[in-house]
Amino acid sequence: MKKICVVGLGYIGLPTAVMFANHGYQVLGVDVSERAINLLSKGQVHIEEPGLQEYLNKALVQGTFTVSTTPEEADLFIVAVPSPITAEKTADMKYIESATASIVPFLKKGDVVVLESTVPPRTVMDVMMPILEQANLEFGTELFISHSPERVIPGKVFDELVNNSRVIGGINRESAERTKEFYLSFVKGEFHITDVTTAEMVKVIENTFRDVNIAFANEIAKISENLGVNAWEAISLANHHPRVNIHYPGPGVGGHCIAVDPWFLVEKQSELAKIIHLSRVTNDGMPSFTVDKTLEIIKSNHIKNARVAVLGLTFKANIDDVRESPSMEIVEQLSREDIDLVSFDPHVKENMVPSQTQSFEEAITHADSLVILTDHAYFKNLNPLNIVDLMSNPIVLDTKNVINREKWELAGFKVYKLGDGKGNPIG
Ligand code: SAJ
Repeated sequence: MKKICVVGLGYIGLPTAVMFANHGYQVLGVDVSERAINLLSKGQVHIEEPGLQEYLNKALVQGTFTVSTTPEEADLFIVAVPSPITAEKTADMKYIESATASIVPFLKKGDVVVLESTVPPRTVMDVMMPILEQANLEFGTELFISHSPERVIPGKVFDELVNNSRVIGGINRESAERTKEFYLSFVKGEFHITDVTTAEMVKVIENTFRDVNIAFANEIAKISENLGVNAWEAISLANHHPRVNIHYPGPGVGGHCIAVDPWFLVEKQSELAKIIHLSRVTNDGMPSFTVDKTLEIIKSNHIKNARVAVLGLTFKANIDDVRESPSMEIVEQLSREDIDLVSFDPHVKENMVPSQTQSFEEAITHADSLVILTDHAYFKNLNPLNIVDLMSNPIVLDTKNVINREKWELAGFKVYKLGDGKGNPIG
C-alpha cells in the first residue's frame, strides 16, 4: 500500500487525509498542535465539518490513518498549512517554510511533493524549491513537485473534494501527472494540468474574483439605499441576464481565503492591482458601515440606553468558524459604544466574546434592536411572533436579507435591511 504524509491537519489537510485513508492509501497526518494530535489519536475531530467524524472513524477501523507531530517516509507528501497575511498585508510564509523543511529529511527518489495551501504566485519556485534542494534529488526526475490548490467550501468539504474539478500545476508535466495519479483515487471532477505558477495564480484569482464582485455588490447596496432601490431585488433581477452573476452585499467579507488572497496580488504588484486593492478596502469598511447604521437606527428611533442583540458571529452561514469574521469586528466596535450589547450564535458553542450568551431567549429579551449578521438557517426559520413581545422595541436590522420583511412587519417589527432604500422605514 502506498503511503501519504499530510502535513497540516486543519480545515483542508484533515479532510484530505481521511479521504485518502478511505481510498486505498496508508496515511500519516502530521500537525504541530499537540492538542489536535491528542484528540485525533483518541478518534476525536478538532474541527466541525459534516461527514468528517464518519470518515475518520472508518479510516481508524481500517487502520489506514495514524497521526504524529513529525513526518515519516512516504510516497506522496501533501503540504496543507496556513498561509496567512501579516498586519502589513504581506504573505506570511513561515508555516510553508517550516512544513517544507520538516519533510526534507524523509524525501527519497521517486517521491512527490504537493502544495495545497493557497499562496502568492511563485511560492513553489521561490520559497519551496530552495528548501527542497537540500534533499539532493534532481527536480522533475527524482523528486516531483506540484501545486494543486484546494477549492472546497467549508460545510460542503467532502462533496466538493470529490466533485470539484482540480487544477494541478507541476514543475514539469511528469510532476503534475504523478500527482494526478494519487488524486484520481477519489476525485470525480475534471483534472486540469498546467505549470506550477499558473496553478498558484488560478487559485488566487478565483478568490479575488469573488472579493471584487462582493465589493461591487456592497457598493451597489450603498448606492441603492440613497436611490430608493432594494439592492437585493435589483441584483437578483440583474442575475437573470444569462451573462451576469453579481454577488450579494453583507456586513463584510470573512474567512481565511477571500479576504486574504487578494493581498497576495497587491503585495506582488501594488502599482497594477488597483481594483483589487480598492475592493479589499471597500469590503473591509463594511463592519464600520454596519456599526454606523446600527447606531443611526437607535438614534433615529429615539432610544435611550439601548440594548442591542447581535445575531450571528461566524463568517458565513451554518458553520462554527468565527476567525476573521466581520461579526467579531462589529461586536468589538459596538462594545466600545454606550449601549448594552448582547450577542448570540447557535453554532458557536463556546463563548468567544464577553457579550455572548448561549441562550437565544436571553439575547432577545428586552432588546431594542436585533442586528442579523449571518444567514444561518436558524435565523431564517425564526418566527417573529415568538420574539416581538419579548423585546422592548421590536426593531431589526438585517444585513444578509435573511428575514421576510412582510412577515416581520405584520408581526409588529420595524424592519431595516442593508442595501434596501425602497423598504427601509424613514427615521
Ligand atoms: N460573501 C458576501 N457576499 C456573497 C458571498 C459571500 O458578502 O455574495 C461573504 C461571506 O459572508 C463570507 C465571505 O464572503 O464572509 C467568504 O465566503 P465564501 O463563501 O465566498 O468563501 P469561503 O472563504 O468560505 O471559501 C472560498 C471559496 N472560493 C470561491 O468560492 C471562489 C472556496 O471554494 C475556497 O476553497 C476557499 O475560499 C479557500 O480556501 O480559498
